[in-house]
Amino acid sequence: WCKGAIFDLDGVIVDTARYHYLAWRRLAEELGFEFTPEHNERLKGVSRMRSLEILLEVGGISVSPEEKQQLAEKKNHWYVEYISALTPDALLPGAREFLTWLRERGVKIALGSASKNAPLILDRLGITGLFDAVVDGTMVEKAKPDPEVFLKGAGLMDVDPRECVVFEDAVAGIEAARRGGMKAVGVGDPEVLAEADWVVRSLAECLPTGGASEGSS
Ligand code: B16
Ligand code: MG
Repeated sequence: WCKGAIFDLDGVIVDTARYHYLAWRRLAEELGFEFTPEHNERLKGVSRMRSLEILLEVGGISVSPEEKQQLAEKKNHWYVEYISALTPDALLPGAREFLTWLRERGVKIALGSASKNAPLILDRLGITGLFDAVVDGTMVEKAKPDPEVFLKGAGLMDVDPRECVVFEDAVAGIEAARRGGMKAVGVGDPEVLAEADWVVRSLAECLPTGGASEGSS
């Protein structure tokens, strides 16, 4: 049904949002204000610098470009510390099984993530070998909803974008897929991801068993 599948990372394959949150909250604490899980929702799928700008907006703080750079580095240092402890147990339900199922059927697989830490995360999860191509935050200039990250993924897999399906948990990612001429499967809340062609709660639902063997990863 498709020749290439492109996966977002955070929110689709692994829930790294909570580690981003821990690191951002620690930074906010240091700056003297509270950063709540609700605030954190605004950072999903958003680049590191844009996330910091949102956080500073929440705290009502303005800093010089140099300080911004330092704060972003500090947050990333903590974040990398947290994700270095990730194990394959952190994979979301059905992720490994669905990727394997696609590979067995000859479908090419790419990652299309805004995260500059994506290769490290794939490595910690033990799934690097399941990908034919990895496009991360260091390889793109324009953030989602721009389709650049997914078009690059399609290019590296050598598959026509019209024969690709994107799996995404963020509204901006669904828009990026559609702008790139690809089909989009939303992973998450159907009301939030209404623009997607289909919506599933997790990748386990994409398996023929519908996730009956879920949790047996
Ligand atoms: P990093 P995705 C995104 O991952 C996260 O959802 C977002 O919260 C984060 O700020 C962004 O990656 C950049 O991450 O600081 O590691 O470069 O959903 O695009 O896989
Ligand atoms: Mg995501």
